[in-house]
Amino acid sequence: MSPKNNEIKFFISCFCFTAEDGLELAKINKVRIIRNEKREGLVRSRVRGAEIATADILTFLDSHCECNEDWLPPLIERVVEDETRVVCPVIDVISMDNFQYIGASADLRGGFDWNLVFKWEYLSPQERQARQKDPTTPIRTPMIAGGLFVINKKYFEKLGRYDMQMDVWGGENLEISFRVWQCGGSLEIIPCSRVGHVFRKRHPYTFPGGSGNVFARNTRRAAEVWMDEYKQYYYASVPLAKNIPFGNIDDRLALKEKLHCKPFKWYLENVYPELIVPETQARGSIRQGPYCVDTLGHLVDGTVGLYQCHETGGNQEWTLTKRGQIKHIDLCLTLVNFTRGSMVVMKYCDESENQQWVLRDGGLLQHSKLNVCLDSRWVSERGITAERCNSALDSQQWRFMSDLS
Ligand SMILES: [Mn+2]
Repeated sequence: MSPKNNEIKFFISCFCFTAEDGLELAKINKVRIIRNEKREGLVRSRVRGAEIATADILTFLDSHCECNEDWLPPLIERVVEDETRVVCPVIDVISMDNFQYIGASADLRGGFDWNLVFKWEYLSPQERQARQKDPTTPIRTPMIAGGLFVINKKYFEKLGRYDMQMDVWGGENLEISFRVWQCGGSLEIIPCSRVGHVFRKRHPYTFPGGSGNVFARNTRRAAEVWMDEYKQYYYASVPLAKNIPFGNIDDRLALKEKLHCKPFKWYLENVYPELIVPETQARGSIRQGPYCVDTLGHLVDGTVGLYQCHETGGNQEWTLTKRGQIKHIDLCLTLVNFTRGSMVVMKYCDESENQQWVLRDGGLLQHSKLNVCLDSRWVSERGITAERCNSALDSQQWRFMSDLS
């Protein structure tokens, strides 16, 4: 799909201009100003602009940008070649104090930690070396900064534009980045294109409800839709986010399904393997009906039993680690002998196989190598034991309830 008659239409998201500024700008040839009747925030404003734009390719730019020479063709070229590419220029820095233009390094890409805040990060030494051979090669980036990018208009629409329930600012770049990658596209920084951007120390406008809350709500919507079980690491990193209502996400989940988007695990393995998944998998309680696995105050070498769930952690708090351990503080549930009907006791956690369990989809907590599962049938006499796995037995049905979700 090629742009008609070289006619590229831009949408500049000028969401902090006054009406008077708009009238001034409208005097410029080819500039069309669309003003919202009420404050909508950048997401709904951009979607509105995109709907009105008539060209095949959309370019979003923040209002505080200055385009460098020949910045556009390298971006357009990549999108014309493959409409599933979403591309950004290298973002140079315009000083907020004196508007000085400062070239940025092209050895950067966009990333994030589990707090889901965008950050620039250096390419690996190998990638930097490869770039020295050919400095024009596009840089694949896990995340885009959000303010400046080019996308095929039909692809933008097919991919679900934006989450229209996100307010004001923040989190939308995270959401579109996950969505593009997980739903079959890619994100690139094109080093041959440079655009300056004023990086501000703070927002020049106010947020209804407080900036922290708006950012957390938007981020939470992105995490809830796109991150599957990995959202728990976000909540572990930003515990306050758990208390922020995020509204209804049904239509976004339906979109994810309709587009056959890949799980977040795929994104982590293929797009962002540098993001380390924390060792702790999940913390919470292990339930069987109204009862929870409980240390009953026993210590090392002691058995564990069941007790009415009390939702206050303590003796009922367990961590399922990445290595498969079921851990209470520094003690792990341990199979004493590799036989059926074996006692299960708490021992200091080590690397051994007899501390490795897998929570199966059907609710079985199975030893990682043997066909034995945690079972409560002897709980009043011998505590929880390990028996031959049988998913039909109620005594082997467990539910892990994370207190992070
Ligand atoms: Mn900006």
